[in-house]
Amino acid sequence: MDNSAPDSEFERTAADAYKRFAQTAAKYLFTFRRSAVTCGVKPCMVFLGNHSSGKSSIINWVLGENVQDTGLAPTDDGFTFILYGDGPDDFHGQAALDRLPPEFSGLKAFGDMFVHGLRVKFRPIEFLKSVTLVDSPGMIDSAEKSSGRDYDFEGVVRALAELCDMIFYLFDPDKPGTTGETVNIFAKCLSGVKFKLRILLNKCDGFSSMYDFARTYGTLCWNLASVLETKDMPKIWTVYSGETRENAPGSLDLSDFNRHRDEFADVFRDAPARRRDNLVSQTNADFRGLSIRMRILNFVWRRCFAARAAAWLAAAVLATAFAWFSHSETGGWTLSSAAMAVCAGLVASGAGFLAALMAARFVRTRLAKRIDEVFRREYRGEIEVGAHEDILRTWNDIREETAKIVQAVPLRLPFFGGFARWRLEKTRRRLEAAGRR
Ligand SMILES: Nc1nc2c(ncn2[C@@H]2O[C@H](COP(=O)(O)OP(=O)(O)OP(=O)(O)O)[C@@H](O)[C@H]2O)c(=O)[nH]1
Ligand SMILES: [Mg+2]
Repeated sequence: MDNSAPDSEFERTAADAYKRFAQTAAKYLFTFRRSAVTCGVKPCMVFLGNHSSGKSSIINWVLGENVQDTGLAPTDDGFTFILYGDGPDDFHGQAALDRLPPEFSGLKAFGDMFVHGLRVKFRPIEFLKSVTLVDSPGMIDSAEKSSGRDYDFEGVVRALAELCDMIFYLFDPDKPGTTGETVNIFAKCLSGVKFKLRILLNKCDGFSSMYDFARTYGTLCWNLASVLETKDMPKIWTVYSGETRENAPGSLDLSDFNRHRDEFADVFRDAPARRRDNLVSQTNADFRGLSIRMRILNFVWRRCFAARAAAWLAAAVLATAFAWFSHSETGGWTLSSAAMAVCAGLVASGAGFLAALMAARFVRTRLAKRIDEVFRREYRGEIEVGAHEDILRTWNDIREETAKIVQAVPLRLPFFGGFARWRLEKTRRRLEAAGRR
C-alpha cells in the first residue's frame, strides 16, 4: 500500500539524527517527543471532541464517502487511522498497529486494551493521497459511568497531539466545552502543541435563531477562556457536515457557516507545509531539550565526582595519619603496630566509601532542590545575551523530570560528557540550518 509522500532533505537529516542520538538520550533518561521520523509520511490530522460532536460525520464529509459509522449513541470506542490504499481494507488490533508508519509504533506502550480498540482503514480515495486522518472516541463526562476507559486515554491523546500535524477539536451546541474530559485534555494534553489546534463549533445547521447561536458561541468562548492560556481568542470555525443546506424560511442564515466550511476544507491543502513546520519545531525542541538535560546532568555528575573524590581523599589522609601515629607511638614498625595500621586503613577506607556515598547523595539532594539555580548558572551566558526564549521554554518542559532524576536516579554518564554534547550541538545546528532551507 502506498502511504508515502516525497522525501524531504530535512526529514532525512532528522531521521538520521534521531537514530544516532537514541542511545545518548537513553543514557541521559531523555524521552524524545517524536521517537522516530519516517521519511515521506503524509501529514496527519486528528479529530478530537465530545462524543456525538460529529467527528466521524465531518470526516465522512471531508472524504466524500461514509468511511466511519455515525450515530447518536457513543459510536467510536477506539482510535481509527484512515489512510490511502489501493482497495478498501480494514485492520484491527495488532494487525492495525503493524500497518501504521513507524512514527506511531510508540503507541504500543499504551497497552493491549488500547491496541484492541485500534483500527486502520485503507481507502482508495484521492483526498487520502495527501493526508492521513485519525478519528477518536468521543470524550465523556467523568461523572458518567461509561467514561471509565481501560487505557490511558489522555496519554494517547498527548502522544497523537505530538505526532500529528493538526488537531481538530470539535464542539457541538449540546456540550460547548462543558465535558470534564474535554477540559482535562485541554489543560493537560495539549499544552505546548496548541499551535496545531483548530477549534470547530459543529452542527451549526441546527440553530433555530441568532439568539440560540449567540448563547452557544458565548458559552464555548467562556469555557475555552478557562483552559486556554492565550490572551487572544483563537479562531472558531462554525461548521456543519453533510450536504450544503439551503436557508429554511424563518431560520438562521447559513451562508456564513457555508463560507467557514469552505475555509475549513482549504486547511487540508496546506497540510504538507504544516507537517514540515511541525517537524522542524519538534526536532528543535527535542534536541534542545536533550542538550539542556546533558548539560545539567553533566554538571551534577561533575559535582558528585568532586564530592566523592574529596571524601576518599579525607579517608586516605585519615588512614595515613593513623598509620603514622601507630608507627611513631611504638617507635618503629612492630607486628602489632603494622596490624593496627592495616586495620586503621581498612576502617578508614570503609568509612571513605560510606562518606563518598553520603557526600554524593547530599550533593544531589541539594542540587535537585536548587535545580533552577543550576540551570541559570550553566546558561548564564545565553541568558545574559538575551537569546533565551526557546531555551527557557524547553527548560520549563523538562525541569521537573530533570530534578527528579538528579534527586533519585543513579547516573552512569560518560566521563567526557562534554564531548557528546558538542556532537549533539553540531547536529542540532545542522538541523536548524536544514529547517531554514
Ligand atoms: N444536524 C447535524 N447533525 C449532525 C452533524 N454532524 C453529525 N451529526 C449527527 O450527530 C450524531 C453523532 O455524529 P457522529 O459523527 O457519530 O459523532 P462522533 O463525534 O463521531 O461520535 P462518537 O464516535 O460517538 O464520539 C449523528 O446522529 C449525526 O447524524 C451536523 O453537522 N449537523
Ligand atoms: Mg465517531
